[in-house]
This record gives sequence, structure tokens and C-alpha cells, in this order.
Amino acid sequence: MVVLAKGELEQIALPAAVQKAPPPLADVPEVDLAAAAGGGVRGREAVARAVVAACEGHGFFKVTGEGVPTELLARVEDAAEAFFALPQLEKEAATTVAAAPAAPGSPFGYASKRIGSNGDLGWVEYLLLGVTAAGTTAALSVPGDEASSLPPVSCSLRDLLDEYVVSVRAMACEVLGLMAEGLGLEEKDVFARLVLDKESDSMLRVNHYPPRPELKQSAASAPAAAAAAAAGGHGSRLTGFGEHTDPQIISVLRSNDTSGLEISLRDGSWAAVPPDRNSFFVNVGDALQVLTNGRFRSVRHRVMVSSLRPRVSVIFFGGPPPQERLAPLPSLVAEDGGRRRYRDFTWREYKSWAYRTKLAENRLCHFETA
Ligand code: GA4
Repeated sequence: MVVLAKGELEQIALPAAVQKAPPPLADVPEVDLAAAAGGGVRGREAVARAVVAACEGHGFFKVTGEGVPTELLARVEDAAEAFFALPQLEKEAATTVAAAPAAPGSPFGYASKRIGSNGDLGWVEYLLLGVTAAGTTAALSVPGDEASSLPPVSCSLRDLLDEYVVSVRAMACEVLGLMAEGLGLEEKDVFARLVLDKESDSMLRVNHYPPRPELKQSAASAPAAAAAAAAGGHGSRLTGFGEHTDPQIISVLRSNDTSGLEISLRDGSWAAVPPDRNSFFVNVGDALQVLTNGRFRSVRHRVMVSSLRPRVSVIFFGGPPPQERLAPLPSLVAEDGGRRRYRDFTWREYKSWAYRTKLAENRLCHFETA
């Protein structure tokens, strides 16, 4: 359940009053990794070209044929649903233990409706976890926590997420390899090595968007009915996760079959992404936009809640090591007539800036060259 304090609901509901009808459906490009693996040199080149075209277009595409065991995916979804169905206090306890050793201001752990630390709110609850060098989740574990007070369900969720991260990170790196190939870069692992580095600053986020509150007084609790009323009544939309771009290199999303994800197109209009529980969705992040000198587009996206079914999504964010210096790749600057669009900076510098911004801000303009 998402617990709301007085006045917070209006903030979540506000955009719904502005835009009630869902936008048209997005035409999402699809990339079949099985065709890259089994299609010979020609097949791989064609897939690499399709990946590049998708990154230059929406900065967003669907991936199939990636070989992540479907049985694992189903178990992750079930365990995530079970975790979010726990009583509020148990969810908070599960991760208070885990988040304790993290630095002050750490975004890791369980939270409900508060996104980041700059006042953004959404109709969402989530777990945000660090990813370790071994490709496993960090924030749900504490040293020697075998006997910890984590409820059993979150322990099994953690084990499943550990397994999931290993597969999804490998897949993200395969896609990053195809991007480098499609761009004709000599160093084929120029992007993937950043995510595979033992210091890589990667994360995993498990989001649960509770159903939109119903207006029917009989079925709904008083706060839920108030929420629906404030949102403009039946059929209206709440902001689940406000519009933003992802800071990292690549994000890989998997969701259940509840709609809600929307992407911003180049003309600034919004398009709804039809859910597909059998595929992954890949986003270009800000760091990749910089490395490609703006050739790839970090896609602005958001989640709107209008469904009466919960939406569950799991997102892997592949980031570089904190000390990594990010700069547009020289060959791509040359192809752009020598125009270098971003100054260089370390990932640590970018993140300390990004984490002080509001969700919807354009974080890259701070690093643009004149
Ligand atoms: C967006 C992408 C990831 O979910 C995230 C988010 C982070 C957070 O939830 O703490 C941020 C947001 C995200 C970008 C701007 C800052 C930081 C919330 C926020 C307002 C984990 C990330 O890395 O950046």
C-alpha cells in the first residue's frame, strides 16, 4: 500500500488533471538477440545496425531472444509481488536493516512514494539496490546477515534478484557490444567494459505501482476514494514515476503485463509503450548520450497509473565506475564534423550533480559545451 500524508496526494494527482487521456501507442523497435547470435556475420551486422537506429531514434527499444530463463523471470515477479504484499512495517524493517551501513543520503532500500531526496513523489513503492562486482544485489544484505531479521520472503527475493542480475547484466553487455559494433567503433567493449568493471556503479530497482484508487466508496478505503477524487475521478491518471531520463549508460526493464510506461518522442509528444511481459525494454541513459556525443538519445520516460491492476517492474541500471572520466568518443566527435557536444567529467561528478536535481530536470545541459 502507498501511504500518503496530507497534501502529498494532490502533488501526485496534479498531472492527471492536466492530461487525462492516455497518449497514442508508441511504435517500439524490436531487436532479436537470437538473430545476432545465430545469424552469422551478416545477421549480427543487421542486428547491430537495428540497435544503432533504435538508439538514434527513440533511444528505446524492445529486446527478445535474450536467453534469460523464463522460469527465473516468473519467480522474480512472484517474489516481488509477495514482498510488496507484506505489511508496511515489515517492508520497512526488511530494508532498514539492510540500508543501515550505507552512506547518509543513500538512495538504497525500500521506500514508498518518495523518489530521490528532492521532493519528488509518485504513486509507487520500490526497492532500490546496489549491484556488486559479482553481479549481485548489495543493499538487501548486511555483513553476516545469515541470521538477520529479514523476513523470509525478502531473503528469497534477494536470492532471485542476485540470479537475475547476473543474467540481465550479461544481456545488457551484449546489447552494448552490438551498439559499439553498429557504430563501427574499433574498441568493441568500449561501453560494456564500464558496466563489467569491478567498480561499476550499477543498480537494480524493483517498482510496484499499486492500482489506481477506485472511486466506488463501497469498495475503496476513504484515503483511496479521496485520492481518486483528487485525481479527477474515475478513469483519470496518477503519476507513478514522473518524467525523467536515466543517468546511467543503459537501463534494462522488465515488467508484468500492466500498462503505464510512456516515452517522450523527438517532437516532445508522449507515447504509451504496450506492456510485454515476454520481452525486455532497453533505454539509452545520459552517460551513453555523452559517450556517443549526442548521437544516441537518452530517452525521457515516465509511468502513469490508470490501471486497476498493479504494475511491477524490475530495472537494471548499468553505470560506470565512480572515477571513470566520461567524454564523447573521439571518432564520433570526428564524424560530427569535430563538434564536441559535452565536456568531460567523472561519473562521480555527474552523479553528485544528478542526485541534487529534481526528477524532471535536464541534467545533461550542465555538461554541454557552449
Ligand atoms: C532515475 C533513474 C534511477 O531510478 C535512479 C533514480 C534516482 C533515485 O530514485 O534516487 C534519482 C533519479 C534516478 C534521477 C535524479 C535524482 C536521482 C531520483 C532523483 C530525483 C536510481 C537514478 O540513478 O537516477
